[in-house]
Amino acid sequence: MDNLLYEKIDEIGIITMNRPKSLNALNAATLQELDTILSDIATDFSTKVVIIRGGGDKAFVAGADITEMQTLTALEARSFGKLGQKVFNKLENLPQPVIAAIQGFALGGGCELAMACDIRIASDKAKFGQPEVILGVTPGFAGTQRLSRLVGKGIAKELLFVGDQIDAIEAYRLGLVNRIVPAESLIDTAMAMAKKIVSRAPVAVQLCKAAVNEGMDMDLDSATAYEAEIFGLCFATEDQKEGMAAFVEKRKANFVGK
Ligand code: CO8
Repeated sequence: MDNLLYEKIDEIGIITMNRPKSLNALNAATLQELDTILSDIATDFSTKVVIIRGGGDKAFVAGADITEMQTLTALEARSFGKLGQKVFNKLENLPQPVIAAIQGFALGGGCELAMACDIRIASDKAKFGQPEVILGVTPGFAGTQRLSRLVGKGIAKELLFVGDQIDAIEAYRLGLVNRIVPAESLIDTAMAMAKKIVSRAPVAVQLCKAAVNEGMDMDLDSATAYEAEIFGLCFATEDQKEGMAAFVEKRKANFVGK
């Protein structure tokens, strides 16, 4: 792939957005490559957790590629927006948990990419924002929707209307990121969290993700009923038997992901 790198360390998949000269800006080719790699990961049962990061040290992703967007017609822009939305939906609904390790600019499409991940860990140098109105456009990769759901309508509207960048501390205060770490320990922190998740029962972890994602769009009665179904489903797994037996026998569980 020309625009991103994929490597696997044990059961952790690491996607590196790799256009550092353009601060990893998302062009159509990068989105297509991300789509392809996500399809592969979704069916790779040996990958238990995914980390997404930006190549270079300046940016996670500084947005959609402005040079590529500059001359788009309205129909082309709509289709580019739909491509980004499709890929980010696929990311959000990937069976495995996804951690965004954000080391610099996460602007526009970069902030939208981070928001489609399950967990966001920011370096203390990270900057966030939806600066689209400065360019004469709205967010187009579902930023208006995911931002409102993450930080609430009022704060989202301020960030969208004003378009300013915010630093990692403000992003943490608003609930946009889960934690802030020194830049030099960003990837180690993401890896440590990923390893801990890998050590848990994989089916249960994936069902937790599905329960939150599906349940958030349901009314509470339907969502709790859905949770009861998947809780029951856990008892059809070997891992439930192993996890509970290990507790009773006072030993560490050895999960097989079945
Ligand atoms: N697209 C293309 N190239 C970019 C982008 C981008 N988003 N961001 C940075 N670059 C390029 C610069 O042009 C520059 O290239 P070159 O060296 O060839 O001149 C290189 O990356 C380095 O950037 P700077 O020299 O500008 O670095 P600075 O440290 O001075 O500034 C900033 C860093 C503040 C991040 C600055 O580059 C910037 O403001 N970038 C644009 C940020 C932005 O506006 N992002 C939002 C884009 S719009 C968007 O994401 C909408 C998503 C939905 C699209 C839906 C389509 C329908």
